[in-house]
Amino acid sequence: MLATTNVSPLTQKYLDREEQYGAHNYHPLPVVLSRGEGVFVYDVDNKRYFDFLSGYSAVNQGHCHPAIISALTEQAQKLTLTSRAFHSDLLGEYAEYITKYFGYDKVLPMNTGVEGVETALKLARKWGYEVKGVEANKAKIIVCSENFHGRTLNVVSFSTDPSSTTNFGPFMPGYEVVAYNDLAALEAALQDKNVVGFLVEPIQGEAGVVVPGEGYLAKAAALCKSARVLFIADEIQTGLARTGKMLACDHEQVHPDILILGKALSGGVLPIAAVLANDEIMLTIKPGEHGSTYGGNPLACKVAMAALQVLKDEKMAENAEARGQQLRDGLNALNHPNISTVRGKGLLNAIVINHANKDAAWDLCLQLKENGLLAKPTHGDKIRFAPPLVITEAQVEECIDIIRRSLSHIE
Ligand code: IF1
Repeated sequence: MLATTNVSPLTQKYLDREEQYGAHNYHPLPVVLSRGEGVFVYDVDNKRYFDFLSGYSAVNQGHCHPAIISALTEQAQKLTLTSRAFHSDLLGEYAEYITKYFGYDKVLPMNTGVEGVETALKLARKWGYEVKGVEANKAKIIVCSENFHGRTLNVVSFSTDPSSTTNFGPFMPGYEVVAYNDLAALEAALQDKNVVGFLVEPIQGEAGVVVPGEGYLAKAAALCKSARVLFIADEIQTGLARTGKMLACDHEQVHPDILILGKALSGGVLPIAAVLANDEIMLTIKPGEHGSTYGGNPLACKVAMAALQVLKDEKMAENAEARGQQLRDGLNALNHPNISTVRGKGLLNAIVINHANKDAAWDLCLQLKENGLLAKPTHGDKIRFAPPLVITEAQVEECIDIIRRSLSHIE
């Protein structure tokens, strides 16, 4: 078995069992969690941690938010799934709620984020052929280098990350990669009349919380509009108050042609994704041309409405804005020689570690764990700091001190 440093015998027992019987498609931090509440998670020895990953921004509302859990438990005892072969009493209510919430004609409900991305790409192609008039099978979609949009074969077809693509070929054609945050490259690619869509993360999460230049989203959206290309925003990670606005696109008043949501759409309770668009795009998909067993199930409808309502009721975007500024200011004030960059928006942040030891970011995360804060490196030297949006001012101060103390162990 994989021996891990510094874990209790009880924890090791859980690690060994998972190692034995579970696929090895992740390399998690050696911690075994059994309970979550708000900003905190607790391990099997009942040790408390600040969760600074929030389920990769799926738990924006805090772990086991009472209003979301009661929506879940109440609906779970009534009706959980009808399939779309029949109607339910909740899909219409949810569809009206979420389309008015974000300002679109219609929603296509799906489950995981990547299903939402796949749905958006199919809509863009369908619209391209049936509305824009692109020649059959010639549609092209522009994507960005260092993108992360999920792990299906179609979506990894346009990944630039070898760990997502090696030995998974052959890949889906019809995608063109341009440098992120590069308007000239985008403008050049948009000259091709077969381009039907531009898929972009308003902030690149997996790449290490890469924030594009001021005005990039607005100018990119304008270029797409003049080229009659759909601006497709993947807000699965950046959306739902995470960056200090309800959507990251709101920072630049961009209204995407297709909006993709996931993760915190359920508050971390079950997989719920949504694709929003206006009728000219959405109605290109006709009955029987797309769907999924669980898409729009009544349990998801009830949970999603509760998850969206608490974001507004508890002013989570405003708190993310204020707490994120506090966190970045506090991290910058450390002036620590091993932190080369502090970046992010709202409570989607990352630090870049510069250290001779290539494992310094991992070692720091192990030390943070010892000190009661859970975070994980992405792409080697970057550590994402993304706590639930319910974190308080005092808790941010406490976490900055935990980070300060932990850094002294990797010098
Ligand atoms: C893993 C990353 C984050 C996403 C964006 C679509 C999806 C994701 C912008 C797909 C999912 C998750 C997937 C999870 C870890 C996590 C992740 F590191 F993989 F890239 F957050 F940065 N668009 N991101 O971030 O949504 O199908 O997973 O529901 O696969 O390891 P999904």
